[in-house]
Amino acid sequence: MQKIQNFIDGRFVEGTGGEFACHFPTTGEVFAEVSAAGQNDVDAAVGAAKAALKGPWGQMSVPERVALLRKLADGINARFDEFLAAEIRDTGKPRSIASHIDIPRGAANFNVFADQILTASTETFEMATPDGGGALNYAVRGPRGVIAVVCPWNLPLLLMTWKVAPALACGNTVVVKPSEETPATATLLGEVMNEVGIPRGVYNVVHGFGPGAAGEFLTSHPDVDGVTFTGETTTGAAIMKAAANGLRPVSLELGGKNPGIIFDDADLEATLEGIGRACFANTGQVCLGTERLYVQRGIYEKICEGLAQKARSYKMGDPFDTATTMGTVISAEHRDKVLSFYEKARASGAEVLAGGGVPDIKGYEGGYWVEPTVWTGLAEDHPVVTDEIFGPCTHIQPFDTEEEAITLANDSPYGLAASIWTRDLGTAHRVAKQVEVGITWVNSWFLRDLRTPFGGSKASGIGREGGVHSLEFYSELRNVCIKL
Ligand code: NAD
Ligand code: 6OD
Repeated sequence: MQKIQNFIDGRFVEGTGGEFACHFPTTGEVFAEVSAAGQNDVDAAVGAAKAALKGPWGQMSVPERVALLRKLADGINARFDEFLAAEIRDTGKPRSIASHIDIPRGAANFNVFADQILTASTETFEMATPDGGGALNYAVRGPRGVIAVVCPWNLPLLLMTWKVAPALACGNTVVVKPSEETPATATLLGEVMNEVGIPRGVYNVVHGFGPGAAGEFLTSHPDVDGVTFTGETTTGAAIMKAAANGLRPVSLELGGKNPGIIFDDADLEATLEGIGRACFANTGQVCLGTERLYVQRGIYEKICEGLAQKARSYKMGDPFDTATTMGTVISAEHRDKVLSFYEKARASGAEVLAGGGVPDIKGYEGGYWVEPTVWTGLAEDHPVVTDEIFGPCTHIQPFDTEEEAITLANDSPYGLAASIWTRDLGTAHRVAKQVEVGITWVNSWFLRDLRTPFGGSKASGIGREGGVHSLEFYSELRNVCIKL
């Protein structure tokens, strides 16, 4: 049985918080025991991170840090297959996804924020002074200090390094709390940190659950100077409360119930390809995924038919097999949650265009499978249409006018992402300007330029990361005013 330990002050250590099991979602089998961090382990990790700020790390120049960030990217790539196997084992996601998205982006995040910090500037202002002289203001960028990084399970390495890379680029130290479902790649990254010469204490990992456990110990720790979180909206609210003690800043990337809007003039084939991914990629476990689809009446039947066909086209099975295109969901608990929505849809008389149940995957009967599913016919206030399901499913509703589509799209407490499908640039601009979300894609989905602002509106988050926006969260700007 594999053992997964905490990584504190450059060493792999047992925690005092007991052990918990890690399941391979494809079979349900336990493949690892994870050593959970207790309060004293979290204290040790935060203490190590605080001390490291005063050690060699704190003395490094930006080019020296940048060189280390690039080595981290190379270090991940050098052990690509190990990261890949660890991510597949933890999540059950197919190799075709993890090898194209999770692991390459895990490495790329370090290179992107190395570039970003190298080219980052600060403002200077010359001013006139009352005595007829002048003064010069310039801002100096420094780290915030110890950053707590709390992560979800859907894109574990990608989403963790998306926060760790800019935090390190700005000279901070970090304590990471990966999801209890996916502890492996954050731990493996500890080995790479040591291999490339990141000073001890700069990167720490504590394992365990959230409330009353490692997550809460970390986010309420008085020596943590900032908290960055990706996960559910209700968890984000709890973390914000914890961070309010001591007035620590938070960056929150939270849940969504993202609309897709398809107009009559959309390119049918390209739209079906893109919206198919938006609904089903990663077994629907992408915060940016489309669970509400609004389709103009002229193209409605074709989209219903085409998307149902897409849903039926996935090959489910062994995630290590290159032919597999869809895996399980993350856990038995999450499968039950997704299936409870399938049941609610059925009970309310939804028309099921595809899926709606549990597939029979020979040889993998213990896995957490659910069928990719497409419904129509539910009211807009039905839980299937209002609540984040985080499964491979979507509900399609027809619309007639642009105004109606915008009203439907905005009728949600969430505001993370939207996609608009049209050949008309005017329509695209008008609608993009009015949908109340942080990220809108036109004729595409999850097309990422990591320099762009990323984050949610309304209940989908607080703050923006990406490019200079990440640097803003992870650095403290200090103004110096020199009387000349
Ligand atoms: P989650 O909120 O249940 O857990 C996320 C992390 O928070 C885990 O590490 C968990 O242990 C920890 N945690 C839970 N309660 C805590 C507490 N009280 N204090 C401190 N830590 C705590 O989320 P999840 O189920 O892992 O991930 C799925 C959710 O994440 C979905 O809602 C999805 O939309 C969201 N998500 C959002 C984005 C984004 O960029 N906006 C990206 C990915 C996932
Ligand atoms: O691409 C990213 O940087 C990012 N944060 C993606 C989030 C995906 C949510 O599941």
